[in-house]
Amino acid sequence: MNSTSANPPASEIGPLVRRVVAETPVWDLHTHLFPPAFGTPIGRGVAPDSRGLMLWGIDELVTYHYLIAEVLRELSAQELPTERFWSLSQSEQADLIWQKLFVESTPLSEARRGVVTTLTRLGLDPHEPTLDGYRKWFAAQSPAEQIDRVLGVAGVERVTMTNELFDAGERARWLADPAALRADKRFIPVLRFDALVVDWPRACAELRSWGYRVQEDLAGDTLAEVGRLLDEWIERIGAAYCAMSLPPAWRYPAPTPGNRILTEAILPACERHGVAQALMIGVTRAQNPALRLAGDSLGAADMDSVAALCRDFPDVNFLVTLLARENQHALAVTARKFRNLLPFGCWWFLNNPSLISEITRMRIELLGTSVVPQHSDCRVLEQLIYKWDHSRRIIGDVLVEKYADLTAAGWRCEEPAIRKDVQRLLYGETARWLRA
Ligand code: HDL
Ligand code: ZN
Repeated sequence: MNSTSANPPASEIGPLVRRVVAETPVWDLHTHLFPPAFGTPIGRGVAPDSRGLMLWGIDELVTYHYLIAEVLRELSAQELPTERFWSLSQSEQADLIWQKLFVESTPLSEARRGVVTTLTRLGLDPHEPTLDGYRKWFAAQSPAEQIDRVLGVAGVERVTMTNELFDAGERARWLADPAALRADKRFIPVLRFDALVVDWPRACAELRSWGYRVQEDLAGDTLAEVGRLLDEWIERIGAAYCAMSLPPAWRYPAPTPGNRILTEAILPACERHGVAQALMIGVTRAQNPALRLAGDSLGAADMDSVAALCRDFPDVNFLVTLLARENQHALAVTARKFRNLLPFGCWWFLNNPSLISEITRMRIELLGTSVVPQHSDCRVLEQLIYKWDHSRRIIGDVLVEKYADLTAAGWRCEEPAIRKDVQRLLYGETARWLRA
C-alpha cells in the first residue's frame, strides 16, 4: 500500500511526531507562576513590589532553590557557613551561584542546563563571565512583554497557578481586588491548602482569626465552617481545582483530624463546585531546615491509601502526582483501576530526563493518552522555556518509539491522529479534567 501525506512512511513518522510535539500548545497543570497583577519586584514600567509574587529575571532564575542546594555542595561549611549564605543579598547569592556553577564548573545538572537553555532560547549568550549583561537586558523588559515573550517561546497557552490560602500576602491581595487577579485568563487559579490536612492546629487558629467558628477538636460547626471557607474561596478565586501536598506518612483511612477535614469538608466542597482535588504526595518538608525552601526531600507514598480514597469518593476527580520514583508504576496501575484518578507530571526530583523518559513510557504503555505526562512546577517565569523545551524532546522521543512499535504491529499512524494524541497529552486531557 503506497504511503500518502496523511499516512507517512515509518521513516518519516519520527520527524513528524517531533514536529507536532514541538508545536502543540501546552496547558501547564501545576506552577507557582503569577501575572503582574500579583505584584513584581522588577521591570520597566512597574512600581517595584518587593513582596510581589510574580518572579522573573536572571537573579530569580539563578537563585532558584534547586541551584541553592547545588551551590552549597560546591563549598564546605567552613568555607561558607549556610547561615552566611543566607545573609548575602539575592544578587550576591546569584553572583556566587553563577561563578561556582556556571563559570568554574560545567552546568551539567538539569537545573543548571535549564538556565543555559533559557538564556539561549531568549537569544542571549549563556557564556557571560558575570550576570551584569543579563541584568541590563531583563531590566529593559516590562513584565507584561516578558510574559508574552516567554509563553510564546515556550509554547504554553495556559498556566495553572498555586494560590496558597494560608499565605497572608496573597490572601490580602485576593480580599482587596479578586477581579484584577483573575483578569489574565492565561493564568488559572488553584486553591492550595496543605495546612487544613497536615497542620490542622495551625489552620484552626488561622480560621478562627478570620472569623470562622472552628475548634481544634472539630466539635460544633467546625466541619460546616471549613466547608463555608472553601465555598467562599473556590468562588472568590475561581479555582479550577483544589490542591494539597501530603507527607509520605499520610494514610487513609486513618482517624486523624486532617482526614476528617479532608473527607467531611474538603471533598464534599469539591463535589459541590465540580472541581478536582490534587494530591501531591511524598514530600518530607524541611528535612534540612537550614536550606529553607531547598531543604525539602522525599519519601514513598502509600498507594493503598490513594486507591482507598478514589474508591470511597467515586464522584470526586483526583489529580495525583507522587514524588518518589518507586511509586510511579503503582500510580499508573492504580489509575487503570479508578477512572477518577489522573496521574500528572514528573514532579520536582522526578523532573529529570532519565526519569521523565522512564515514567512517560510506562504511563503510555499502561494508560495510552489518558494521562497528563508533565507539568513544569515553575516558580520563575522564564523557567517555562527550559522545562517545556526539555520535556517536549523527551515526550517526543517516547512517542516516536511508541508509534514505531504500533507501525510495526501493522497500524497506519496518520498525521491527524498523531496531532490529536499529542494535543490530548499536552492540553486536552488537562482541560477535560479541570473546570475549563
Ligand atoms: O509543594 C509544591 O508544590 C512543590 O512543587 C514545592 O513548591 C517545591 O518547592 C518546588 O518548587 N518543587 O519544584
Ligand atoms: Zn509545586
